[in-house]
Amino acid sequence: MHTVGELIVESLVAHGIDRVFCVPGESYLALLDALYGRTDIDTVVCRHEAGAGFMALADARLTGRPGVVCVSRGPGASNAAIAVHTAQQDGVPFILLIGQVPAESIRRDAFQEIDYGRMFGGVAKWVAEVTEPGRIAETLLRALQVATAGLPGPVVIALPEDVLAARVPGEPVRPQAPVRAAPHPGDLATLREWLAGAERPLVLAGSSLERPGGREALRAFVEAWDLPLVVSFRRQDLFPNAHRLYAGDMGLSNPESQMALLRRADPLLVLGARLSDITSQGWSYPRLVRPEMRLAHVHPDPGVIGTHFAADLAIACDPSHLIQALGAPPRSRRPERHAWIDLLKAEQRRIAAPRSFDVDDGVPFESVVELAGRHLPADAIVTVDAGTFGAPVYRVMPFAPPQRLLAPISGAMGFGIPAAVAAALRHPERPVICLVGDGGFLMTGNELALCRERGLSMKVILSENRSYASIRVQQEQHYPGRVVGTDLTNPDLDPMARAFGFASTRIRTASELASLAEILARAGRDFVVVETSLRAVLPTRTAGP
Ligand SMILES: Cc1ncc(C[n+]2csc(CCOP(=O)(O)OP(=O)(O)O)c2C)c(N)n1
Repeated sequence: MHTVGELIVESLVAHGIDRVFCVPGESYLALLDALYGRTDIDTVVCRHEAGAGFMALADARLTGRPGVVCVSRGPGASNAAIAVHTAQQDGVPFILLIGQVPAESIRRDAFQEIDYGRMFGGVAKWVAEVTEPGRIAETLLRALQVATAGLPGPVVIALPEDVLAARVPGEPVRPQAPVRAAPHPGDLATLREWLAGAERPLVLAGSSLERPGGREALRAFVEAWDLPLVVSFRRQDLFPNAHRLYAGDMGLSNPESQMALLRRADPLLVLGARLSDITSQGWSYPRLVRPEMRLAHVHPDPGVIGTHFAADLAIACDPSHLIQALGAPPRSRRPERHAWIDLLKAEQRRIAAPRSFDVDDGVPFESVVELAGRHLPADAIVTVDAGTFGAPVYRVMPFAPPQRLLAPISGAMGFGIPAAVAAALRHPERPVICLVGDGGFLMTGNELALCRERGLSMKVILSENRSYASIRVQQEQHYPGRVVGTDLTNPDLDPMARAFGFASTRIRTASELASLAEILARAGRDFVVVETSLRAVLPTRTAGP
């Protein structure tokens, strides 16, 4: 006989989950107790449930296994909600375990009670509440399956405190066979024909290739078939950006000159990406609902194919399996394709070229990114928070696997620091660099406390422009000169960094930037505050009459 809490922990361990993130609560003491003294699963104690959630998401992206978070009911679950939303938008396997009020109090508006089915119903892939201890195994089985299958995402399980402590017979849940679907032979033959004969083919690669082996499979495939590619929103680390076949990314707003080129592609092979809002440029690329080119959409989840754009080939399978099944290309090549590849590459190079700025109110953050990009260690993990400082990262930082980019597809502020902490915990042997704004840092920066506790190293580069600049930029566009709600008065960040056990450096001018290369090259904890130019990102205002 095990307690339900013990069965949960044993089942997680059986699935290779070796770390959980938590903020404790009286509502899940029996689950916490099941973690006591275990050496096969690490309990990471966080300072805020949003931080715990972001850490679990970053860890899941690095391991390919579900990120697991344990939180208390009501307030704890509310704090964790941002991670549920991010898991959904980012397509990351995630399990939120919530201690719930005792089973007999459920739906009585008990202290800190929430009906999680209603709260998370529209965001999570599945929400369960275990009111019968004997049903824990089936709940876990389904939760692990739903979180990881097809398009991965968040699952929420509410666990009444008395249910967690109840003793039940039964074994922990063991991993079941992964769902595998094979492409139809006729579709494979058609796709081979298209790819071999096309003058202007294009691959759009996305998150399903983030799985182990995915990057290698993608590179071998596009090189063998001579196919240029773009990556979906914030997935620059899927493919070497300096490669002749890399044609850029689908970002917040791609330049019209590039879009004009991409519209000439035929066929478009969407490989493991969703044609979601930003990747599809607000559902304008390809054309809604009947694309201007032949469209082949390959994704493990049939639910994301054909939902906005009519596909000519709709193939529901793992893109790595499709690549394998396509096999080697035919020998004959189309010479016209080289001109197409060169055109795409020239446009990508033009977009990635660093710009110069004529500003005197601080260092343009783009210069910081450009320099950091030139000194990025070959196995670096870069985490990026949401904010305007991040824009140049996606344009000019030349990622190449095995380097990793962990940035929230959801655009959630507060992701950068917890993600970096989780990355440093997972890969203490790799350099971890976090890029964050002064707004995002003060949302979840408290999670740096773990660096001292666990002896973690990382570099934080903070853009201090004393503004929620991302919003200020848009405010200036829509309400010129009417600044409200976007200015920030900061605490003194340098002693704050030192209090967390970091060496602090302040960069005030472009001439002081050179020290950054040296900081990136050394081991240890460094916190670099860059006094960033706001004017470099604001729209230029023409003088009024
Ligand atoms: C949790 C959350 N709250 C609010 C927003 C809206 N938002 C997007 S960027 C941004 C400002 C970010 O400021 P900062 O971190 O200082 O970076 P900057 O834009 O100044 O470079 C805000 C408020 C968001 N994306 N996420």
